[in-house]
Amino acid sequence: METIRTIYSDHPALTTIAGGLVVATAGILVYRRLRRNTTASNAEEDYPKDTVILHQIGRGPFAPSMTPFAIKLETYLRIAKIPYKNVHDMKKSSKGKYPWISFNGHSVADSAFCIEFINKKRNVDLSSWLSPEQRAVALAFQRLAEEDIYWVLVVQRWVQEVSVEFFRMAYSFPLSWLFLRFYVTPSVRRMAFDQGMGRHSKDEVLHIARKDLTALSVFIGTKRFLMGDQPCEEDCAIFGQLSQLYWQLTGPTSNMFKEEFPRLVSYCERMKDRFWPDWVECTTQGGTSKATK
Ligand SMILES: N[C@@H](CCC(=O)N[C@@H](CS)C(=O)NCC(=O)O)C(=O)O
Repeated sequence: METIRTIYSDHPALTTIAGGLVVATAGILVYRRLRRNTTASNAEEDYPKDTVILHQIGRGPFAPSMTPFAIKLETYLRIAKIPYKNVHDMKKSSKGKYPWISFNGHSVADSAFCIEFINKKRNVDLSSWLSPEQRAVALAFQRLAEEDIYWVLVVQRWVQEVSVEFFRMAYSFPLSWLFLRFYVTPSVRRMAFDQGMGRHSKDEVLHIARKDLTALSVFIGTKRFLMGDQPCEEDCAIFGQLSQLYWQLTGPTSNMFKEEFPRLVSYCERMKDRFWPDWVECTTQGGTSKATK
């Protein structure tokens, strides 16, 4: 104690900064621990029977979610006409991600496994009208959207084109810029680097996005949906990703999407009109929905 007092009287500013850093670090560690504890494993399951409970973060500013996987899952529930209820919270799945579902007390993590689970429970198959070969193609395009375009989105939104303003609007966290600067950006940057997309320059990411979107646009062509005149299961995933580029991303890829890919823009509008008549009400800027807290 005596030593600290001596250091403080010799270097008051330095000691105050160091003390502040220690307190801030402790705060972040406590916060992270609390977040880790708030996962599906201790979720209360006091929900209506035979109703899918869709756990997702709050609504987004211009689309119903900031996460494409929540839009995918909710679109699927709507197309398949499954009774569901949204629970907007920050609880992560047992795999540490959003969104996830619970059904009659049983929790399922990962949007793809959620859909498989509901398909089995409710005997649903939105792609049953496709041949095995068509199904293979549809799955390949889903992977293109979720495993490549998704990372373009992540890198542009959280690494290359970070907008504190947008973040403030999207997430009503107190001190959101601090949270963005010291927690979200570094952790997403690390994830994107490990995945690989985060290692590319801005021009290279845009180049990758252009190739992916061209492939998707050429394949959809004049069809109404991915595989024909009716939507299949994979449309949900593709719409989830494209909805972010079109409505909820700022910067080069979003501009390119709107300027160079009119067919994909029409596709997004078509999916929205058909399955989301309440789209605006499900956004925080257009409707009364609550943002993520
Ligand atoms: N494969 C997962 C991906 C879900 C995912 O990546 N969710 C992101 C939000 S877009 C997430 O939870 N990120 C938080 C984190 O990784 O800590 C799915 O289909 O559900």
